[in-house]
Amino acid sequence: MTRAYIGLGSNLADPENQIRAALAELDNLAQTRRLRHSSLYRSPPLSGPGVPADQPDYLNAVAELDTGLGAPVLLRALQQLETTHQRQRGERWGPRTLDLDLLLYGDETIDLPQLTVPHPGLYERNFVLYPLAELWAGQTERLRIPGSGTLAELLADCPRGALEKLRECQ
Ligand code: A4P
Ligand code: MG
Repeated sequence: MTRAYIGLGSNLADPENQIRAALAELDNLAQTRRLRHSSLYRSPPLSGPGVPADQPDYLNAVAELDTGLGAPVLLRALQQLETTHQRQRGERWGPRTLDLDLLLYGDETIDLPQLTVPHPGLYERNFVLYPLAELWAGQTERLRIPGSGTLAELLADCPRGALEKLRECQ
């Protein structure tokens, strides 16, 4: 079994329910068990060149899994879940009903055409690092991020900014 972390995000079609349903679906994946998940967090969409403006705020959470699936197979399973949530892959960085990112897969570094692990956005995204920190409360120096030190070090460089912790997601 490999310990993996999944980032969940949604900013369309009742985001809280999208995330709640996806957490249950992650637990139902073959050879996979969901161990823990963070509270829900709200933040404005990342801004920058090429990002469509006027999107609703996002809700995000992070889930911790044990999985017997190899990383590329797990990614495909995540993409199938996105599809069942009727995500339209339209504009890059555009609004979505459900986005599932494979953040970490054990201590592996993966560089395949379709899969980069750790997820390239992990290092600087408050909506990923603070939910992870909730799961690793008091022990953020113990989570090693391959190629980049510890979660504690990443947090020290990542302001919480407008990220708002909302509530537990049951
Ligand atoms: N891919 C490569 N590595 C991975 C990985 N570790 N996990 C490839 C998941 N996918 C990975 O993803 C594009 C391609 O990334 C896939 O074909 C997969 O093979 P996508 O989900 O189809 O497209 P996307 O999500 O529109 O693009 P991208 O670059 O994945 O965007 P992000 O990084 O997921 O960002 N603001 C807030 N506040 N909260 C958010 O959750 N999310 C995004 C999307 C933007 N702004 C946000 C949030
Ligand atoms: Mg994505």
